[in-house]
Amino acid sequence: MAELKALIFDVDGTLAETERDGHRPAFNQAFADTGLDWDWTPELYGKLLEVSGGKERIRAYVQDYLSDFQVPADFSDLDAMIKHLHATKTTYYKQYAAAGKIPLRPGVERLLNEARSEGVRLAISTTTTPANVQALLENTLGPDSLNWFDVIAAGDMVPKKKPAPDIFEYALEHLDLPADNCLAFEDTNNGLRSATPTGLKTVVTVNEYTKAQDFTGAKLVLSDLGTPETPFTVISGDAGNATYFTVNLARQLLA
Ligand code: XBP
Repeated sequence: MAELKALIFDVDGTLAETERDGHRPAFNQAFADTGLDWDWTPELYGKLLEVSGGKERIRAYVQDYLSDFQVPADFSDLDAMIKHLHATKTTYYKQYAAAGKIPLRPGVERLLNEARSEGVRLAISTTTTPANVQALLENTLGPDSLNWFDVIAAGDMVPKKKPAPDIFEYALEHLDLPADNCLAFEDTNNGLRSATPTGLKTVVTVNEYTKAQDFTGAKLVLSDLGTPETPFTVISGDAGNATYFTVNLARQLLA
């Protein structure tokens, strides 16, 4: 039985409903500020989320949906426009986080604190920009919370984003732990496909954007992490008698 030594969390959609509450509105505000009549509706955004990485998502949108798009004269080329849009969007995302508009999902804070009290290490493995991770954690868990995580693997730290395994490989390497001693938490098929090749077992907590995706290979698929007051729903896998996610359940999943 492999000993549990670390929990590795995805951010967007796993720690918080950031796509719904943060990224999508921030993208639309950046488009409006830049004089673009682009509107990423929840339905369109659900399709665009298949491409991980905000800069990559903007590029895919132009290529797949705006075949005759002309880059505004304000920008030297498409790359310059994407860089500007993404920086503007990140500023808005940080503002929304600071305004308390991006709360953590159920059970997240409890599990993080339980892991800390039990000496289980914490790490993050996310495609999002590091500044977004800092804004989310500081504004939900307090200024010291970044120090709770031994590794924050994020954004462009690796050459290939999810579903490539690079970001989880980076997290494991910097934790200096084998995958067998760790458990990953994700919300998307992209994330599951990123974690699995590294040997990590993965717990998926679905959300509105991802609940219809394929999670074959996940160790456990849940509605959310649950709380003592609001039990989770087990969609697939074996949670035993647990009604909310605990460090003990994590240990059982590694057994
Ligand atoms: C989700 C992503 C990110 C965010 C947007 O990352 O794909 O690109 O949608 O953030 P994860 P950026 O699920 O791995 O947390 O615009 O900063 O990329």
